Amino acid sequence: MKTRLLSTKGLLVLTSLFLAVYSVPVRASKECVEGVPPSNRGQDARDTTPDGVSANRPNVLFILCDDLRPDALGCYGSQHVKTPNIDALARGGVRFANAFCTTSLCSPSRASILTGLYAHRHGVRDNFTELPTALPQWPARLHAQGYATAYIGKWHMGENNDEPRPGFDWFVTHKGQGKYFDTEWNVNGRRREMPKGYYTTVVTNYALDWLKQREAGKPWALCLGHKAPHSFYFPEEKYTHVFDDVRVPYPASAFTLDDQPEWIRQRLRTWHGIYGPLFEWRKDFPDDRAEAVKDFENMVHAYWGTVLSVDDSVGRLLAFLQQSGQLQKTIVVFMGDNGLLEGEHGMVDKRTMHEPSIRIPVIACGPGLPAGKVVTHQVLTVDVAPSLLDLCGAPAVPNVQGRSWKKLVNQGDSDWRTAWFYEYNYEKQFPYTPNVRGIRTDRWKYMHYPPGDGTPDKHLPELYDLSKDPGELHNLAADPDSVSTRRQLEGKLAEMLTAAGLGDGKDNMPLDEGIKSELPDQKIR
Ligand SMILES: [Ca+2]
Repeated sequence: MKTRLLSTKGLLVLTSLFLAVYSVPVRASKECVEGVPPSNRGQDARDTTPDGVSANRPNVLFILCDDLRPDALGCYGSQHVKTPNIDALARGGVRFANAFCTTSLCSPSRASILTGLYAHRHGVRDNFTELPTALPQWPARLHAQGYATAYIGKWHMGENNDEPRPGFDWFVTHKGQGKYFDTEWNVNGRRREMPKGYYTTVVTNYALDWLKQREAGKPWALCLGHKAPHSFYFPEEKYTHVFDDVRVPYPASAFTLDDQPEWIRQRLRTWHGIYGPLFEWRKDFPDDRAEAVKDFENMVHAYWGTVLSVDDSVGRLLAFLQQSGQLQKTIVVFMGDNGLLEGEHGMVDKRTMHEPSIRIPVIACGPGLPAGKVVTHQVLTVDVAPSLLDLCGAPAVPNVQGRSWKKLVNQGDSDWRTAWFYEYNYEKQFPYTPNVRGIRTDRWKYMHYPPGDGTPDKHLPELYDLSKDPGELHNLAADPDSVSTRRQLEGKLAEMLTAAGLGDGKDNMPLDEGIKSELPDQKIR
């Protein structure tokens, strides 16, 4: 396998308290970057002035990837994808080993990250809905606290709207998904332009341009929304053949579907199944021949390739913060909006509640955060907003559904959640996943598929003991020995839905019209 040229240059950073030493691999190429993650200085944002506003507020660099599987990063265990800059962030901060989205779909999840609310509360239930501007969002909250704020990159709530949204001093985005090459950008509502080049590089250029203009002494919060590694996957030329020698078989779970609900087998040959078109990596489909796994392998290689450019971007940003003396006072959060199935259970795409679909990477680093810590408690997309506001000493938003993990990561939190619920609503435009309601505890997962009209389920549910079966290979939903466990989880899920205001028939969802073989409209793929 060809790998990028990396050399591990010992880059010793002694913090004032000698708390941490980081070494960051430096790429021996034109894109050489040196990035050193902020150290933990045990400092937080509580040094307040008489007017109650923190005098020592950290900056926030928030980096959001699209459809990034944790295991496509070195620090989450990838054997093939080298991500030295992101790994350095993890070494210098907190890596959440069990982070999840509450709806595995781009727009709903992005809205949850900004608001701390589930999709049923913020109302962005599909990929075509604007985020209601009246809802409190953490960047706008920081703006009200005197922060300079910017959103640069993929926004993707409101398909055809590339105009600036409220709460940001500077807003650079594009319509819809954007393209890996030569995207047309709307720069703060002032002009549209199409800088030549690769999306990940261009969006980083825009971010650096904004960072270079910051006033000294005024804290800032920058959200950078990557397109990568969202489909359709097109790596930069230099990364196109990096993984050519890596074999990528279909996962074992693609062939253990006997005790799974029928809709999963129906999905196999569709737009979201492994025998389908694979985001155009397979031209003749469906194709379930063994040799057609080559198309799947090519798709995964391309996906990984796009991640390499994201790591370069992180390196450039960290290098700038270091050179400008801001690294020590900047909280850096790096995360994905939802997971991605890469063949598991015979699926591609996301939307379902299976582990690869809901697992996201979340790494947080900087003032108020410990260094080199791996947190295994379950954290959620809805925790981001309360956590960032907490870390920045800004007022919390009442009635959010997430929780700040500031205490959890620093001193532990015996009250931290041990269970949470998941929701996904059937989409007519993408008829490959039923309605999903489910619960995930520290040990168990139970998910079922309501038809949407209040009648009893028609699909078999799924029940997994994640402690023994993390790959979700053995569905225990019909297992006589698991009846009481299933009942308990059903009861707990009903309790949680009721507590969220979704009891007594108030959990509105679309009618499940079944799994279909039709391809989605070309314009929204
Ligand atoms: Ca996404």
